[in-house]
Amino acid sequence: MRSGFVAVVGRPNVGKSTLVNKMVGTKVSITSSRPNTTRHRILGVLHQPEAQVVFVDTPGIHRPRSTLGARLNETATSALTDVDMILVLVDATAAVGPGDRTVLERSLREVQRGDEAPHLVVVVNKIDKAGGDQILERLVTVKAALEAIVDLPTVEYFPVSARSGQGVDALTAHIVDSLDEGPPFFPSDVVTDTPEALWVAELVREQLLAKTHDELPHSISCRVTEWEWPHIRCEIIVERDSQKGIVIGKGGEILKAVGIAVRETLPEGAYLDLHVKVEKHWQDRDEMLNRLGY
Ligand SMILES: Nc1nc2c(ncn2[C@@H]2O[C@H](COP(=O)(O)OP(=O)(O)OP(=O)(O)O)[C@@H](O)[C@H]2O)c(=O)[nH]1
Ligand SMILES: [Mg+2]
Repeated sequence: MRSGFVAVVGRPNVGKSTLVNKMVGTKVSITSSRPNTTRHRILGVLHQPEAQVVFVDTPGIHRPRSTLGARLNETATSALTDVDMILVLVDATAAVGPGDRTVLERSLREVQRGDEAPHLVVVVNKIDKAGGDQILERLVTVKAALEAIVDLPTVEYFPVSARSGQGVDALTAHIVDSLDEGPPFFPSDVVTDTPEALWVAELVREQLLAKTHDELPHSISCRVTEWEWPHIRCEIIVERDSQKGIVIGKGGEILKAVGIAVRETLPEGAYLDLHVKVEKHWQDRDEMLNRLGY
């Protein structure tokens, strides 16, 4: 039996959560086209007959504009410690930029630690949307960026599409092959350790991200405040009064559509009660961030 922890890091929106979901084979982390979708350390467990891989999905590392942003970065970088492998994702459809270099540098700091240093794997994602020359350019740039810092003989490079699955099996096989012998960390029926209430709040936020626009995604936070099956009460927190109306929608249409979509993914009979609440500047208030679990 082989087992180990694999941290998945990268800039916001490069497809970390999509890739983790694909590799685990179950949706364990919400995704969206908006940056900073993931706000927690999310575990996803891949079970194979002879191996168990615990993937650690992380918030995108970025230049923070709020206390929340700083906390997300802290969550992501702290996930790099005590893992057996670090997957650094870059986006094949965008040039390798300063944001990617920061992620590479932070990952390298862990890789250079010595004895128990994790393996480093660079994953170029979204190859379904990029030309061969673009993919090659990203690979060459990342390799040069790494070599400018340190000469590492053991970095591996994988071009994949987390969305279509292209290249993902080869990546998974490489991860499994690189792990040491060890016992499983989780029972065979466990794919994540996210508490049910947090998961429902995440599903609500995912639907809101898909159905609202502009600056709103950053301003939204969700939390379940009551759970007495089948009755679930979920609070949607926004920053300004004007945002409340947007979330509710004309005649309540957005909230209604969100409720319907989330209920579809829950066991039969769930009753989901959604409430919108304004908490001014919650992203910069420590006590609010603590209460919201960031
Ligand atoms: N075309 C294409 N789109 C992808 C692929 N992987 C992810 N995406 C899209 O990229 C967007 C971001 O995906 P996420 O998985 O949420 O990205 P993330 O890196 O987890 O983002 P944060 O949590 O915000 O840091 C979504 O719209 C995905 O559908 C891919 O392989 N190909
Ligand atoms: Mg994510």
